[in-house]
Amino acid sequence: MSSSSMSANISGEPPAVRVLGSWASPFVHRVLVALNLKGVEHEVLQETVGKKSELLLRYNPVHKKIPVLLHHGKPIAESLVIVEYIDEAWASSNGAPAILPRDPYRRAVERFWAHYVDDKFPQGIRVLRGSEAGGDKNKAAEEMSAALQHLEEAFARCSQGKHYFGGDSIGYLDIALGSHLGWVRAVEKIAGVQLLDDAKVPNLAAWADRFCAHPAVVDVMPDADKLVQFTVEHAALLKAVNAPK
Ligand SMILES: N[C@@H](CCC(=O)N[C@@H](CS)C(=O)NCC(=O)O)C(=O)O
Repeated sequence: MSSSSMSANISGEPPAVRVLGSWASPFVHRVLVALNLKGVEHEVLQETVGKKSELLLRYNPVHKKIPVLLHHGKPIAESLVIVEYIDEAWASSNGAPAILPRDPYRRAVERFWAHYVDDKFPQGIRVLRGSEAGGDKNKAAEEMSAALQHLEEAFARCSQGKHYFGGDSIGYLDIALGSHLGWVRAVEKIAGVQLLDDAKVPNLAAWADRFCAHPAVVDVMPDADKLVQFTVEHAALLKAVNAPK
């Protein structure tokens, strides 16, 4: 495990906020974008692909997956749970806008779509990148395109003509879906398919460019070519990680 730090720690104490993560993980990107939006200094402890650090096994003994957020040593797992925690724990941080909508109905709608995203995207991406044995790539591409079509319509309803699902600023659903954009672009290259098609999902395609260029996102979201290279280098390991247990 290696560490990359945003904050110099002169006291010798571990930083108040640490993330067990990996630069390539979309679920980790969610946490880093949320921390950036709130202006929270943090340290990222990079896990090694195919190995699980002692810290990860200690702090996420149930799923043994990244991300894990450590706040003053207290662990929180599951990316969407962590994003909600960050929103609440730094509710009035530096005047940053809330991540979840205040209105309970809008909050429920965004949570519905975030669950939908996690139901469709990770699986589709695994199949298209070739790390799921026996996966049908044509079917996966069709299902992801259909999901993006639904999300194009959801964008119109949620954004109400503004830049993000969250309105004027990046919100919960922007983070939930946006975190997958690096891999969506990578599997477009790997599998030779077009998913974020300007002709079919014009609003979503424009949103994707805007999201990735946002200051809270730009240094977090890996370049598609780097993810393609990661896939090539770790093909066997990725298959093993995704094999039924
Ligand atoms: N539902 C989890 C998914 C996390 C997840 O799948 N993390 C992957 C990295 S992208 C992982 O740790 N995989 C290791 C493994 O499955 O052993 C979340 O949202 O945090």
